[in-house]
Amino acid sequence: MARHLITSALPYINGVKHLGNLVGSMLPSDVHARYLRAAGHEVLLICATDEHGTPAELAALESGQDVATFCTEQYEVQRDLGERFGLSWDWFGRTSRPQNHVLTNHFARRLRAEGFCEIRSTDQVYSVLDGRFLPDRYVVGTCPNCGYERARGDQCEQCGKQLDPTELVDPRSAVSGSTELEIRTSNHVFLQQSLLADRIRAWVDTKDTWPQQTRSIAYKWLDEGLADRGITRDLDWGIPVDPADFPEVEGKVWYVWFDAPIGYLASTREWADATADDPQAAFDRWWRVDRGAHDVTYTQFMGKDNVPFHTLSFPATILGSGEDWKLVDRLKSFNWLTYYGGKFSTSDHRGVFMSDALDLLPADYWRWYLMANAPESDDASFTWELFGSAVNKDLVGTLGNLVNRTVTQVTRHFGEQVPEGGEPGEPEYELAQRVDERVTEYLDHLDGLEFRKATAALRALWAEGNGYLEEREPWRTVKVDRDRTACTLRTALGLVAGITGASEPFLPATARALRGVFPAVDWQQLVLDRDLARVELVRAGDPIAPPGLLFQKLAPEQLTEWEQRFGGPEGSPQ
Ligand code: B3M
Ligand code: ZN
Repeated sequence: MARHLITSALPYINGVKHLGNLVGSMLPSDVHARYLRAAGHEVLLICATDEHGTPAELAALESGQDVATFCTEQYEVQRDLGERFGLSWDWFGRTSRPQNHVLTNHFARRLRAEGFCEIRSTDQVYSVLDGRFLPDRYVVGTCPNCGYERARGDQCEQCGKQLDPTELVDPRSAVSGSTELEIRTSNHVFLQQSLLADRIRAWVDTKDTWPQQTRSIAYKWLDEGLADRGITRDLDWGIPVDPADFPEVEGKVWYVWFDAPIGYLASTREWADATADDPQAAFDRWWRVDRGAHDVTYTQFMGKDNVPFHTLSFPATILGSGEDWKLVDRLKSFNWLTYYGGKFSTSDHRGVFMSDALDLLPADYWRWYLMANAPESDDASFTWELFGSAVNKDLVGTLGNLVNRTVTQVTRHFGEQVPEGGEPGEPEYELAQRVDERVTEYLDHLDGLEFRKATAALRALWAEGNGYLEEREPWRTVKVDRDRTACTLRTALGLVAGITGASEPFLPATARALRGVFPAVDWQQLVLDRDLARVELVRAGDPIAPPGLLFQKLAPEQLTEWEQRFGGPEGSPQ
């Protein structure tokens, strides 16, 4: 038994997440956690809402709420949706909670004590009418390079040129449109990442098991020279700096990307505070290498745009603290899921959002489709056609069909119990061999965090069941050889029971329904390891309870209707 700490990138608070967000971190982290738990390991799966920063303030403004109320409401919405998607978090916290205030200020204090913080004065755009400093991308104006009139202060979307807001022609506030802008000078804390670059590189060098994509992103930044980074902001909403440690920047807040990854620790601390007799010890056991976390494997899941923050900036915070905190061991990053090749867009309501998805169909349909088509080696495009085929071919045609045929034949000819009689022979031996191979393949891919390949192996395992039934034809042999048929169906039921356990990480609700088919089975015996196929779960004479319909087939008209409702290849919804 090993110990696994697993974190998903923290979903940003400003609204319901789309399927691309879900498949890029939250869902795979859950699949991994479920797999490791089923394999008998100790697991802690942590997530939280990422609540600070300007986008949250602006989203609150738009909804007419103060930002704290907005975040509390949105947190509840996201937690509810996550739970309904079967995300088996051990804790789902909030970066705005006191635990994160304490830890963020702790790290800042340590970084200053270790000599990695510097106070620098910077020039920033201040909007008089809005009464606030504007982050670069909230200053818009005409691009000096191409003349595009809605260029953002950090980059022109039309020509791609990196900009400084002071370069824009006719600059104005993206918040109010006001042109009454001033440059004001203000002090900020800079984290001197340049001083930590060698230590970060030495640490990245040890991560030779990271995927190529992750390593090359990290080295690209290191090779370009890791820049020092401003980690405070002139905003109202955020974690206030502790003026005892940083009197020069009193009244400012920490930058959202400084406090957000510390949120992994803080959310764990929330969990410990809420559940443990000795919260400090329970927390340290997962995060402090010198206080019990030496045997923890820590795995992070995220979209590829988050990789620099997790391979460089957050490690800089941890390494620079001079304390023995846990660093990430395994890092799984995802490419983009697009909607018909375009971006999912909240503002244009383009694409499918977590709430929409659950209005249409139960979570397992989406979980299967998304993981079977996860944007792992490349971007992947959502289409209703692909979704329909994952449901109809895999869930209905393969898994549903296997369960349905097996249970129907059993109940029709042998009543609601596992058939008795007959002895396994060569066909059963061969089936066991093939099943064994599929299971090994499946577990290898799960261990390797290769989710698409894992779903393919699982689908192949389901298909072995159908192949066996077609070869043994119980519906035909029942008239001539009752013993042989009993053995066939008992074998098929045993396989369905094993498949129930194997499928649980991807299809938790379906697995629950399938466990109900076998009321006498002791599921504690089922460990998701390489012996899965050798454990005898079902015995002759055990009761069988037919499940209801596991999956419904999606008609072409239904898919067309959804495509029209959500927008298809042409883009905009009707
Ligand atoms: N909230 C991801 C995003 O919104 C960001 C992840 C934080 S992980 C510490 O793109
Ligand atoms: Zn331009």
